[in-house]
Amino acid sequence: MHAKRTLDEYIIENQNSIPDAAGEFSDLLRHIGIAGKIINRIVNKAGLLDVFGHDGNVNATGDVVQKLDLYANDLMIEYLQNTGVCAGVGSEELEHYVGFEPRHNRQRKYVVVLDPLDGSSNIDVNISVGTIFGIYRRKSAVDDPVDIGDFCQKGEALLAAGYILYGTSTILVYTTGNGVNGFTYDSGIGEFCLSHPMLKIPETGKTYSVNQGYYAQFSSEIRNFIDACANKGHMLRYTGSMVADIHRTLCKGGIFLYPSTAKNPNGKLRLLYECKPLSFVVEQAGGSSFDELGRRIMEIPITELHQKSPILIGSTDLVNEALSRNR
Ligand code: AHM
Ligand code: MG
Repeated sequence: MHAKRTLDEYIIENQNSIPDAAGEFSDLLRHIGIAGKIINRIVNKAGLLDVFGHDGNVNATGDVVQKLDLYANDLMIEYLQNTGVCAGVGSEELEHYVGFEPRHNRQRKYVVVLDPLDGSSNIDVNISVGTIFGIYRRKSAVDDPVDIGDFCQKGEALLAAGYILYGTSTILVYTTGNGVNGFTYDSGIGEFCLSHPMLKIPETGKTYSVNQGYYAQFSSEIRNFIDACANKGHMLRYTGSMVADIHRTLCKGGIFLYPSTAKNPNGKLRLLYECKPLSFVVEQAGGSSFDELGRRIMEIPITELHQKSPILIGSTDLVNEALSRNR
């Protein structure tokens, strides 16, 4: 039996793939992994610790916040601040970004965008949830406070992006622009181990993932596409946890859609915290990601932290087919 490479080993081996990033960038990724292990532990014990359930607050975009969201948010921010190289964090749970004070011995060169616990309404019923992250090099000077321009960058400026899925097993999947790798958590040794090297999404698939409850609110083009999927006997799979639905789509092929609805013309999902990081991963695995107008998600300009966009993402054949009905 061969020893599996751990996430730490893999990060260090590949740290030269990002120009002048080396050790600092590795530290950032490693700290995201450590925070992910802690979130994993708490998510797994949610029923015992009485940490789930609503805390009565509402987040910046109006969703009910659950206690575990806040826990994951605070933990990630603390770990990222402690790296000494992260200058600030934009989080789906926060209305504004946070900036960190400079440290005398390290340069805070990067900013991180996060959805600390995506799909958190699923926690009460033991369905998978996930953490989504993206890393940008800051645009402002290293000694200045971070500003909105550091976060509102093109998706193509992402240095790395990925997710942690707390599912039947916990897996961390990420890309730095050289393919996509997945690391399954081995709780026996407390390490993420390389289990899905160079993940490739199948070019097509037989699964579509959409909240069909909004069917009547979708455009006629999207309804036609959904009808065509159903008529072909494709499988409908939708967990309400985007990370889980994207992970299945990545592994098995298919399409995930969160289109515009009459109530939410820009859909629900946030470009900065959800759509762009997951689009980077899916594109790096050979898939596609567009909005309903056929704009590549990675190229859509961001002007606000919580900007939303409809999204059609997954196997290239299916995404193209969905888009062809919109053109
Ligand atoms: P959240 O970040 O507040 O958890 O919301 C995002 C989630 C996605 O994971 C999921 O795909 C979507 O919301 C489900 O929304 P809906 O219930 O409208 O289908
Ligand atoms: Mg989310």
